[in-house]
Amino acid sequence: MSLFLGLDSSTQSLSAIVIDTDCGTVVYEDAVNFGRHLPHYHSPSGFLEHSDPLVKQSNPLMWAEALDLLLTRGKEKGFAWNAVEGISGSGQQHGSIYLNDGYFDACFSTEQSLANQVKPLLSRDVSPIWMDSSTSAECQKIADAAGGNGRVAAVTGSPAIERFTGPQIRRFYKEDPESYERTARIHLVSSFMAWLLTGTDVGIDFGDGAGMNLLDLAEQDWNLALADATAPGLLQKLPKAVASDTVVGQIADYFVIKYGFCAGTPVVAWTGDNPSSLVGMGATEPGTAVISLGTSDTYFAAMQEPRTDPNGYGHVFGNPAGGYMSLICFQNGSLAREAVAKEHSLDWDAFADAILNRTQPGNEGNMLLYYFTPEVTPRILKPTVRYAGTEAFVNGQDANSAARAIVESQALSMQLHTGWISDKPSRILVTGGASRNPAIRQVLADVFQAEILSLTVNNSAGLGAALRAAQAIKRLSWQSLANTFSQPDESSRALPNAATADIYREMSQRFVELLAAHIS
Ligand code: ADP
Ligand code: XUL
Repeated sequence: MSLFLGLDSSTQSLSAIVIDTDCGTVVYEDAVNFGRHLPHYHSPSGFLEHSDPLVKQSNPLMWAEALDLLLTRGKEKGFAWNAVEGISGSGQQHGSIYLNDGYFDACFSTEQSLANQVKPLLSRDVSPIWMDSSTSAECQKIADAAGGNGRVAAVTGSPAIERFTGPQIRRFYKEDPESYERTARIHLVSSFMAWLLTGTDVGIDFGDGAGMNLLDLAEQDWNLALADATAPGLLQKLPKAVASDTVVGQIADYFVIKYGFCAGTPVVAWTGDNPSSLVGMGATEPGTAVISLGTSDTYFAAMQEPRTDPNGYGHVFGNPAGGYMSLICFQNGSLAREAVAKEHSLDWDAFADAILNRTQPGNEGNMLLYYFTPEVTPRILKPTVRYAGTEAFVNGQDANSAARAIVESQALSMQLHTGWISDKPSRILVTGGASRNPAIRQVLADVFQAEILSLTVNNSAGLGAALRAAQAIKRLSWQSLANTFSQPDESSRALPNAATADIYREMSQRFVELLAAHIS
């Protein structure tokens, strides 16, 4: 038996998966849902309500409390945490946590919860997350100061982007310079969680660090000019930038005493949820594209050399297995599908039935602009929802067409905006909560004219974290780990219907027109 724990601190939940690399099996899985299990944080979808739709923040204490709860649940279920030989994790990308200088002397006591002990160490009580789009002015300033967005993209892999950490840090500095001054460390969600586990000053890995507009991809270190353009004294507040397979520390006594982990259990650098998912999906080599349908929808693939999106929406991140990955993110993912399902009182089975059995590809021309919240791809700051098509559809009286319209419109937008990444893939792997929906898989197969498959393990970010721990500690090869754990679920296969290719080609054109008509 050789067990490795992968954790994933995503937008809506903290999940755990334990793999046994000797037997090639998953031996434990669990998840704490922030809205359901921690309702006192008033974050039903993982973030706090705010009067400004551009502002999206979470309470970082919620993530600390979720860690205690997840490990308590394991202990109560009789899972032996002491059998775990190594740990890694992943976090929703770009979000930031601000800590005062008490951080450097922190030593967690089992007399109190983690959340209670982290609270006095925060120099800012909220964390801006990846859904925040409030930093357009800061993006402009950073780009201007650094020699233009072309330069920012050439150095970091992305132009200055609202949700990225650098612009968020600048906004904090501008709005509350005193609290910024009191900040001694700024962590990403991934490195914050790794700090909780180790109690030591852990680094930020190249995979997640690339989502900050601060990391020089070629140098694999922070870029001084960009740090200076972002906020004064920032470089001193950032942890080290480290390779993704770095052992950043050993598990803190708190977890040894409270949950029974073995003293000395190594913790490998955490990374972003998308880079981790790339590993979990077995897609660390170029050639396989992945669509993740979580809170955000993302499309990503490994790449040998960094290539940036000519339209400025896509990103280059570090591939935790070496090299780079491309990624493009769509903010209106699952929560937009949920909004349509809720409006028409459809549960997920009825939603799938509406698409598969009650409507046809092309949807009688019905289409939906579905920007319930600001969107990053394409860049839309003002929420905009427009129904276009038949009278019943436009009047909101056609639930079946509404279900198909949101999924078709999202798939068309994804196809339109991902052409720069690679040649057309013949097979695309899907993951994330909505990938278990057969209707969504079928629409993707038809729009992309590619075979769509999910894996037998659903939590690809958590799995990727467990695989990364195993690779870093036991030096198992990526290929053997993927062959064992990243197996396709044959029953999930959706094949493209060639007859729909023309329908979607024409529809894509109309989607562009719809966008142009309503979005300035
Ligand atoms: P994240 O990792 O971003 O927290 P997940 O990958 O766990 O998100 O996905 C959560 C989302 O999955 C929920 O918001 C929910 O809308 C969606 N979801 C779950 N089951 C289904 C389903 N059968 N069909 C469509 N969407 C689903
Ligand atoms: C990627 C992005 C999101 C978050 C949340 O750039 O913003 O996918 O990682 O999952």
